[in-house]
Amino acid sequence: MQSQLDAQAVSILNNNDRGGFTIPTARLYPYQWNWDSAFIALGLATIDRQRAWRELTMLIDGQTADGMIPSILFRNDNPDYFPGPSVWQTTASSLPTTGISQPPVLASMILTLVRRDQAEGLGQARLLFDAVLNWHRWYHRCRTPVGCPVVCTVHPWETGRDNSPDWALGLSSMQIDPDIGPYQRKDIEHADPSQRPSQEEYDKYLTIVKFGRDHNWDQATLTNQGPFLMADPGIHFILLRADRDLLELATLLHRFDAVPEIETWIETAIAGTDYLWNDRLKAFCARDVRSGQFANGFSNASPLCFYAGVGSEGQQRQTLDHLKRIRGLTKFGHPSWDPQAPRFDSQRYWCGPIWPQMNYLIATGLNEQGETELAARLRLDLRQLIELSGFYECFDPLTGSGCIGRDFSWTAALWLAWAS
Ligand code: 9YW
Repeated sequence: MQSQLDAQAVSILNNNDRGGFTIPTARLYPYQWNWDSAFIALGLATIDRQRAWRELTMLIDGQTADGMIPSILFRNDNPDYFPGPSVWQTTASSLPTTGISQPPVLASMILTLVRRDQAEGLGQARLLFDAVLNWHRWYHRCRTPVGCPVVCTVHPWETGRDNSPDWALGLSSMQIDPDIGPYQRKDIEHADPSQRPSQEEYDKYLTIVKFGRDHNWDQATLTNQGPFLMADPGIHFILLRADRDLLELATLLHRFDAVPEIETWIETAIAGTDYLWNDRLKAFCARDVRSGQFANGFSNASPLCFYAGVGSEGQQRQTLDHLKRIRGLTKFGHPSWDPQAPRFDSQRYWCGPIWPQMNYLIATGLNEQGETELAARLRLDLRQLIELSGFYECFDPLTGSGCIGRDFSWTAALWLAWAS
């Protein structure tokens, strides 16, 4: 039987529909976002499978000539959002887009949809396969800096974990470009400024955008010479998992031509994983590529080693110890930043709040590794958070109150597909 919350989730997805694609939330995020759409498709598939596939097809419409699927597709110029298309000034796609990508969860969400409905799913997946393969190629080719064993990121926004304390090292070694010019943030008009990134962080985000624009969004230049270069356990683990899932799709679709290339990516990523192991903290952490220094906190990307199915027995055990320790410090799990680490802030975006989509990925990995009790608690926590506070973008792990965007699409989608 459909509960009131089920009905509310469906109506949020309907209200955020903009004609075949779904915005994350009205006003604050009025465009199509990359990884949001992949999670949203999981929820849509519980209501209308055709609409779920349409969401993904429309995401691929933004793919650039060299294979990148950008973080945002600007189908119009909406005054509610900054920085919009006139700031990014990209030309590599048929649509105006950002010049950076986002965590590549798409292949994994496609495989999840196919597993739920092979008869129809395989036909749809066949139509998307080459686009996703090209996107993974782009990640491996354009985001692996010369001499670095893992894929990296050039902008905190690309990681999807915008103002995580993970990025402090990379940002602290950057100078703000004095020519970024005056600009007006929109995010702090729609959301409480105390929950959003600081002004200095924003100036640095825009400094990186200006560098990309000044170099015509040449992605190799942005990676190797750009102002910011960090390795992210989030992107590394998500891409490794997505490569494994793409390999399974290749087999299901009889695309054996792609198998050797994908297998090489997987082997290289497994071999490179220790690069992200911070032995002082005993956890997988972000790392500044140029200085070699590690970020010093356990984030919600750290436990994604389970999702990627990687890490030695000792590394996995120590990761579990952190998860259990942190679970004892919060009312709800798992927060985006360790409450015992500097810069924890229970309501400031990626410095503490619980993010539904991250917990879905963490729990998926834990379940697969046999940590079913911990996984079940994460799911139950999300259910309780939504029951308590509603369909927010993220939640305070200490009180359960909702933070930032309301009527949020991925929260509604994950309610339908997972938490309810
Ligand atoms: C921004 C849409 C996006 C998410 C990101 C999250 C936030 C804001 O909202 O980014 O301006 O890009 O950090 O992960 O995809 O929900």
